Amino acid sequence: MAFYVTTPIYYVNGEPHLGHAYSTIAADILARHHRQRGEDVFFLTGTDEFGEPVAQQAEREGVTPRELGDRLAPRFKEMAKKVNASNDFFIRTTDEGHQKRVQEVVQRVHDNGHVYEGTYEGWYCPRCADFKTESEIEDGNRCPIHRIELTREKQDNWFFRLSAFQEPLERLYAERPEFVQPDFRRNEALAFIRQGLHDVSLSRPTLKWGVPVPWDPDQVIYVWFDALLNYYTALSYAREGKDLTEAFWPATHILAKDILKFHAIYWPAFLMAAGIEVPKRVFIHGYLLMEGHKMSKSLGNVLDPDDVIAKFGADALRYYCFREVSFGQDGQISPQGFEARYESELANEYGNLANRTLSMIGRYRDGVVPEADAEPELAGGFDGAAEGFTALLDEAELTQALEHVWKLVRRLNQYVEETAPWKLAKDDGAAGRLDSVLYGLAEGLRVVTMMLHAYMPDATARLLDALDEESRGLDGFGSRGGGQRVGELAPLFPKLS
Ligand code: ME8
Repeated sequence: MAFYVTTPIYYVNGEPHLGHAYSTIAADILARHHRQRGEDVFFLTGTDEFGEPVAQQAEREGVTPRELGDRLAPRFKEMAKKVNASNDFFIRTTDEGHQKRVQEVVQRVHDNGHVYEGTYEGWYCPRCADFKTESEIEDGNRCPIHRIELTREKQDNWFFRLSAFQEPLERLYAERPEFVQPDFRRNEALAFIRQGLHDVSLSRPTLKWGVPVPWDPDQVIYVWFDALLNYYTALSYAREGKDLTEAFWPATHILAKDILKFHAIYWPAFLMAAGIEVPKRVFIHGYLLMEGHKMSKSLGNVLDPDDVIAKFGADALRYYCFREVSFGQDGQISPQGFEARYESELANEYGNLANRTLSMIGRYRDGVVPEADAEPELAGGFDGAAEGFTALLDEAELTQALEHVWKLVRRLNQYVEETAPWKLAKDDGAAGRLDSVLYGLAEGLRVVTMMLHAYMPDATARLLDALDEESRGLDGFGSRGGGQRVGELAPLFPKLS
């Protein structure tokens, strides 16, 4: 089984912020989870370096677009590392391998008869690099995403015959209702398609910063087509001397609702035009909001992931984002919210469960997990737990899957209270029961920790080591019997100073 997951490639027109980290972490959780399932995984992230959004920012800063990209792409690379993303490659659209492959695919779309020369006039947002249709324009002639005034643009250029793909797209949506998720986003995309699709520019005659159109090198390819193609091109050159396309294509895409139209409509149409298989799934998430507004570079209300990680650690950040905000919806985040969940859930619920369990095994059983059976009242709650968890993650239900595990964490804590092992330890006649209780706790803790591993790779690895569990594979979920010697464990989530 192969699993190929991607994040959007981020514009190098500003510093990375938590909004970018959020998509990267989401994709990473899926990548890690599928690796735990024993699948062949390829996880791609990177930077989008051509087009107006970057060229205009470079102009404002008085540098060349390439200089801007060379300064900011490493910042996005570092961000991925800091949030503990396990990406297999980092693409920059300025990579030669990317540009070459983009030209090949665009040429193919041309040769297949889906490109023509024409003139277009319309309202344009340079930050989106997008012409807006009448229904997308906000009062005051503004971009609904960036709130800046749109400019009137007229261009002679090459067009992609998007209108010809209205019916094929409707068919795709009918045949594969799971193609775009969640459903309300799918319906939004479908409504856009049914309104009637207009052809879109495939090139820019005035801009120099882009991939040259192969048959008309005075023009560059419209940044969105070059950018979307990153998902496809990366596989062809990410590993020297090896083309991974066959092994991994088609992809599962993670992105936010701002770029739904490009991914749910332009992208599958363009792939069809090139004769390439369309993506497997397109998962759309909402916005992280701060004080009621989308966290964004242009609004300036951003949380710096570096600050959050310095205070809470990458694991806590990864946990918080998907616990606090229901994945798929918009949701508020705040430093106070981080702190509250860190203390009540990570330090008190999960961290304490881990330390209590290990220390009771240490104290009452000389550090060795007893060989016993778990009591049915506890074990019953774990029946089908892994299957339920993986089924949720197959639908990118990152918040529900986490809730599913957290219920088990709470159940284990409740079980400690109910069984009061410290009382059983004082009663010689209860030695057998204490064995079962401690065994059940150790097993339960191991199972929840295996599931949480994709969310919080570092803390869970420490705990699994302390539980003498070497495997990270979800296939080893069945009961493993006792006899393991447990180790020391420093607090997983130390109290905030
Ligand atoms: O659109 N909440 O790049 P971009 C959640 N280069 N996610 C957020 C967010 C927030 N507040 N802010 C940003 C582009 N994001 C193009 C993409 S893909 C072929 C080309 C995330 O730098 C989210 O994933 O503007 C969003 O879709 C993406 O960053 C936009 O990044």
